[in-house]
Amino acid sequence: MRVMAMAGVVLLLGLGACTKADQGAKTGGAAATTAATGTPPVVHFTAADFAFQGPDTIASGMTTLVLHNDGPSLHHLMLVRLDSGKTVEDLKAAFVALKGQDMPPAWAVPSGGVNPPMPGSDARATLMIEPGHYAIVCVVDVPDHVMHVDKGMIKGLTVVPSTTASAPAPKSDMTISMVDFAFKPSGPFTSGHHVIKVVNQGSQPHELVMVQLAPGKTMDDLGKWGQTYQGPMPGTILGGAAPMSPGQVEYVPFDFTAGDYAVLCFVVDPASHMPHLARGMVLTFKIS
Ligand SMILES: [Cu+2]
Repeated sequence: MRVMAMAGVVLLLGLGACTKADQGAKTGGAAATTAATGTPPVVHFTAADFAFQGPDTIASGMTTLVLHNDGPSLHHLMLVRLDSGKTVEDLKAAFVALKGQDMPPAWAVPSGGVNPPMPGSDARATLMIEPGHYAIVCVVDVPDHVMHVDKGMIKGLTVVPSTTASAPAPKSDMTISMVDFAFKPSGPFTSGHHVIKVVNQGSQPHELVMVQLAPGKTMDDLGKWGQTYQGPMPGTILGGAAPMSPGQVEYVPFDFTAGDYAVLCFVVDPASHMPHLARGMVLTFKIS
């Protein structure tokens, strides 16, 4: 990926079955406003080649976004707040003009979201969403190095003030702080289910892309695949947090099994025009 998001990558795991709360929120905005305390309302979006399906309006507050990838390509859901009266069309034009070589203008505020699940799977992230006008965008550029937003993969989303108190943040058992340019985990990674609190403590937007490398594959293999997108990706993408502004927080669940993992940030550094991972924003770890 280019501008703010990932390089295309891989396979991933589906996260969990639909709960009752999920079912209630499937209709989108109106249902989401009824949740008061307890668990954050769940809002579902589906990505396909090359469009999003989901609500046009949701309520503000702590919200779990679930992205189902109908494929066949990789897709993510990047939430971008549109300030200064700018429109979805303005943002699309800005992305097309940037060609992935720079960050969007200041009126387009990265506001988190869900990084890619593998085709056929879901990924999710929980975050505080403030009222405002947003676009949901996919800037993945697999398989032909053309960003999906250029193919029309952008949709408006209005966030209206909630009529009820926000649900509390989910419980997390680990924190990953993102700085310019590194991921700093609060402790060792272990197998099993975890909810990771992802915090942007940097001065630039950052994202978290979680990849499980295929057995016997290395970061080198992943890098080579990223240049051409030829053949199967040497790993699986497990979702993550889409580009977040400084100070923003997201809660992302992962189920770790034995293997080699990489945590990556593809946001473009405006000074060098290089993705953050090329400036060292890569963390690798092993689960045995
Ligand atoms: Cu970064």
